[in-house]
Amino acid sequence: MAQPPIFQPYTFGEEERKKMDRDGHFVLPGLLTSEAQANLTRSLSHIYELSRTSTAGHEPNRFSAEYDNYLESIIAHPQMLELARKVLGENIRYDHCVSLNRPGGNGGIGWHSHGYANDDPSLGFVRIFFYVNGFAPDDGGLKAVPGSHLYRDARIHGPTDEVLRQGWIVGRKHPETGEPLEIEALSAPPGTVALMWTHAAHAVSRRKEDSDTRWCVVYAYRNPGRPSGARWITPEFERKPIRGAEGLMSLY
Ligand SMILES: O=C(O)CCC(=O)C(=O)O
Ligand SMILES: [Fe+2]
Repeated sequence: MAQPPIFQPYTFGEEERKKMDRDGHFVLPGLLTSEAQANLTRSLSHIYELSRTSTAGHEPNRFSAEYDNYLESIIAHPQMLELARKVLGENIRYDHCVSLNRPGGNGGIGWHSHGYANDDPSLGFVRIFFYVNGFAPDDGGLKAVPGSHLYRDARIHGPTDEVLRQGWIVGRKHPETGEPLEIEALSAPPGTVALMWTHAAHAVSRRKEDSDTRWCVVYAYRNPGRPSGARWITPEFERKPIRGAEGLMSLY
């Protein structure tokens, strides 16, 4: 039986791809179907409960798809692979599925970037975030610095916006437009999917004390060719037959 759709109709063509390559991220507001939102909320609540008694080395939040059938079924969902290939081209591998649930009072995370093939721009690594119940900029909100990904610097670091503005950003311009680099605070209505090149500088604002839990999961895909530090897949999971995932799970 075919899997039900997870995405509403959307456009990600030449123009959108160019914007993603220029900015380092691309937001698809409200893309998830209401059925997918309901299923994801159930699955992410499940992972959240499991994480309370986490297993060191095989944490449910870091190996989320290995702990939940629905999350597993998204890895090779035809719409997910279609989207990943619109960004990365045909030759892709699955890399990881991590839940990023942030309850009220969660401190967010400071500025950082991630690495992959830092010296080879032909090898892409994209994170596909599902912000199931969305976020406001000042409430568990994702922030980014458009153009920062083009430096392919895996070691960007800054605890606050001010430190980033007075640190890594200083003396750097957008390599393509020549514009000064600036922090952009994103907004996400429920069901939003955000794509981000892995080298982009990003951070997350604190979740307000009286806010509900922000339900979020990220799926990462990449072009094979290099070892991947964030490839959180157990050998058993790599061997597990998952419909549609043939050829996606190996490192190379
Ligand atoms: O929680 C988020 O929205 C993003 C967290 C993050 O930095 C990441 O997954 O790389
Ligand atoms: Fe991150």
